[in-house]
Amino acid sequence: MISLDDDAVGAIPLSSVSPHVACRIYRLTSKEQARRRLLHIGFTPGVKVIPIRRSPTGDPTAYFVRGAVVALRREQADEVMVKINPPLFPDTGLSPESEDNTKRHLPTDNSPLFSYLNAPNHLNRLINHLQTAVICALPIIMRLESKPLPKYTVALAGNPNTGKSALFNALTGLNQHTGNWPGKTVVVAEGICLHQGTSFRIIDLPGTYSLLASSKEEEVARDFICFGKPDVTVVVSDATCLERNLNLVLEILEVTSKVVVALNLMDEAHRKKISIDIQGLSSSLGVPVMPTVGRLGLGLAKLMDTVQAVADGHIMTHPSQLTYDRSIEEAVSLIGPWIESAIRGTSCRLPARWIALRLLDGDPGLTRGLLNRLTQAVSKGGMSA
Ligand SMILES: Nc1nc2c(ncn2[C@@H]2O[C@H](COP(=O)(O)OP(=O)(O)OP(=O)(O)O)[C@@H](O)[C@H]2O)c(=O)[nH]1
Ligand SMILES: [Mg+2]
Repeated sequence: MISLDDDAVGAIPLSSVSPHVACRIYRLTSKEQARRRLLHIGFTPGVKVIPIRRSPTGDPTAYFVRGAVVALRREQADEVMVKINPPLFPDTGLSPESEDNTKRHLPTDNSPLFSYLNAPNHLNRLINHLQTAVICALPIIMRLESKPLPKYTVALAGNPNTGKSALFNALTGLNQHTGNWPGKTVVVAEGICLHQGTSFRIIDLPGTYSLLASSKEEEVARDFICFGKPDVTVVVSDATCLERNLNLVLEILEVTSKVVVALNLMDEAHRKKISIDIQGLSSSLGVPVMPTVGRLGLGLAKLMDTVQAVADGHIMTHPSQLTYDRSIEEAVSLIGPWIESAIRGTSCRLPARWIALRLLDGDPGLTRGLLNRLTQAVSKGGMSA
């Protein structure tokens, strides 16, 4: 039976414990359902817990508890009071602080190792560190051995604050990491979502209002949508201000037909009594529109079913295209066929019409990127765009 101290001195919230520091649960401060949930997943007083790592967004955190890895949100971990560096063998009453107890169980020897181990706390600390190292390596080893390679790459694009990262976290859980995009200082998170036996690489792009990028973050998002060859682009849109969000949707529909619109914040739209004709919107845009509530993880299974169907080619999309002023359309019809023949036979997936429109726009950043890729493609006989 594990004996716990009677006083709460030294008890701190689990959320404040750094990764890899072992601690033992002292008590739960949550009530009713929240408390029952913590108890059900093994967070009971006396049990040893080791935070393994935080998600790149800082929340949730993975904990190793009772032989399993469990993710807790910060507000849940706030309600678990723990004590750091507890007795390693509480059942025996041995405490790392007790020099006498430690010595009683160690052979006496004059070798440096034995004198090191014989010193107060050292043996317990050493074992604790070894345990923690093995436990921390487990998820990595398991991932290397068991995860199928991602079949499809899915970009989460959208205006700022539309819930891309909330959807990303709900889809990938703790299977995620962040990294700098090649040549950029912008941090982009990517993760793996396993859905119906298929592995998807999900990219959480920075928010952008338009493909005519005006910041480094927007450039990263634009370059990935245009040149990153995602198999499907999910445009996460705010259901409470759809009109503003549709500008980016229409721009992306010009670049790729493999698009699914995630109509997020549907709970907020409902609260504000905004009703949306989802079927009508989908018909007008020519791509599937799926309602979601990213914060609660609602609608994700159907969203991923649809993403998979679009990627597999089981859903054929017919993206609506904007018609521009006559002078622009005339210019496009002049240079369009020339571009068409230049990219024929290459791996270029970009529509000639879109390339023509961008060249006419003359947006310096985008034109430079586009021309670089076109030049490489033509000189190599293949296209990287
Ligand atoms: N009510 C509600 N809130 C949501 C939903 N999805 C996300 N949020 C909240 O909206 C805010 C912004 O969410 P994020 O996921 O950070 O948005 P984002 O699109 O990644 O933002 P950027 O990366 O800055 O472009 C957060 O407070 C979320 O908790 C949803 O479906 N409903
Ligand atoms: Mg985000």
